[in-house]
Amino acid sequence: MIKDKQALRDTVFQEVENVGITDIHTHIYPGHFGNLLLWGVDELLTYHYLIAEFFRYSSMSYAEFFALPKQAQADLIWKTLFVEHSPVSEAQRGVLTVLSKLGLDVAARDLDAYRDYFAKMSIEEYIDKVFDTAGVKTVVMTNDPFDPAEKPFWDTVGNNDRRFRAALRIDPLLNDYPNSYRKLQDWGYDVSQDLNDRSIAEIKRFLTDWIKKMDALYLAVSLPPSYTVPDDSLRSRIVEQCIIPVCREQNVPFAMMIGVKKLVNYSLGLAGDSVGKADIKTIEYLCRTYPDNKFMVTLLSKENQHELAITARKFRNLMIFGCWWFLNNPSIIDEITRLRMETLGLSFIPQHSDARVLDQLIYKWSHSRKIIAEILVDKYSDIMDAGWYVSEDEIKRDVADLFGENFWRFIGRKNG
Ligand code: FIX
Ligand code: ZN
Repeated sequence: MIKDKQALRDTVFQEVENVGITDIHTHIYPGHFGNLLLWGVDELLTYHYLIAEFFRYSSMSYAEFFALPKQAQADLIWKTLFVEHSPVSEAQRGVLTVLSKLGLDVAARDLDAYRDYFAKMSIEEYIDKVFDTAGVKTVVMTNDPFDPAEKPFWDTVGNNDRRFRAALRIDPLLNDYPNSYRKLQDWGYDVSQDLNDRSIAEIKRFLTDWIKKMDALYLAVSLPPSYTVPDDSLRSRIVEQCIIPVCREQNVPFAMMIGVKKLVNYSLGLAGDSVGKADIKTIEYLCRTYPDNKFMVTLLSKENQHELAITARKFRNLMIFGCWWFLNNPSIIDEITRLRMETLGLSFIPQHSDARVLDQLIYKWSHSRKIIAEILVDKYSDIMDAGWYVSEDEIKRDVADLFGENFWRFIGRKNG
C-alpha cells in the first residue's frame, strides 16, 4: 500500500502516462481511407477551432479566406494567431504541444521547417508515431454512410486496422429524414417519406446492415438543444421505433451528443456551430423507458453538466463521456471531471479527443492526462487522510477503467 503522498503522486502520474488509451470519439481514419484522414502541420493550423479564432482578428471576407489554398490559409493563421498574438488558447497551444512532442524546435517558430518534417513522413509511419507518442491504443471513428466520400470505402475495402474501430453515425437519418430517405431508397431500402410500417422495418434493416458491416461499437448522433423524445416529430419516432429496438437487438449503445446549434454563422462552415442547453428530461425518459438499452451521452453545454452527472446516478444504463468540443478546455475539464468523480466515483468516461486531425491525439491526450492525473492524486489523497491506502495495482486498475475499460465493459466487448 502507498502511504507517502509523493509516492502516491509519482505512481498516479506514471500510470496515467503509461495507460494505453481507448479514445471513444474521433474523426480520424486509417491510412487506407485516403484524404479522409487529415494530418500534418497545415491541417493542424486550419482546424476549424483555429479558423474561428483567426477571424476574431481578421477583416478578410470568409469567402476570400476559404478560397485560399490550404497552405495559404495556414500561413495566415500562423502569422495572426501565433506570431502577431501569443498562442495561449487551448487550440493554439495544442499545435505547439504536438510540434514539441514530435521533437521539433518550437522556439525557432519556423513553419517551413515543420512542413519539411511532415513532407518526409509516410502516412503509415506517421500513424504509428502519433499513436505511440499520444499513448493511444485504439480510437473509435465517426463513420457516416451518408457521407459520399466515406461510403465507398465501406462498400469496397472496409477497415481491418484494429486500432481504428467504427461507430455508426446517423445524423442525416435522424435530423434530415425528409431528404435522407431518398438515399436509403437508392441503396435498396423500401422507405417512404411518411414513416409507415414498411419504412420503420426498412430503416431497422438499414441500421442492422451497417452496424454489422462496420462492426460498429455504438450508434451515434449529434443533436440540437431542442431534441426531445417523446414528441410527434419524425426524429422521435425513428428513435423509439427504429434505433432503440435495433440497438437492443445488436447490443450496442445509442450515443447521443446533444446541444449543437448548427451553423449559427453559416459563413464559417464547420467553425460556425455553436452551443445550447439540452433538455435532461429526454435522457431521463429514454433511460427509464428502455432499461435494457444502453445509452452514452455527452452534452455540449457547461450548464448541463451537473444534472447530467446526477442523471447518471439514477440510471446504470447511462454512461456519460467526455468534455466535448467547447468544454475541452483545461479549466472546464478540471471542473467537470471533479464534479463527476465526486458524484459518480470512477464510473464514467472522463474524456475523448474528438480529434479531426491525426496529430491532435498527441496534444488532446497530453493535456487531459495531466488534468485527470492531478484530480486522481487529490481524490486518493483525500481518502488517504481518512486512513484508506491504495496500492499500485489498484491505481493501475482505476486508471485503466477511466481511460478505456469503463467503455469496453459498458459496451460488453473485450478491449482491443
Ligand atoms: O458532432 C460531432 O462529432 C462534433 O464533435 C463535430 O461536429 C465538431 O465539429 C468537432 O469536431 C468538435 O470537436
Ligand atoms: Zn465529434
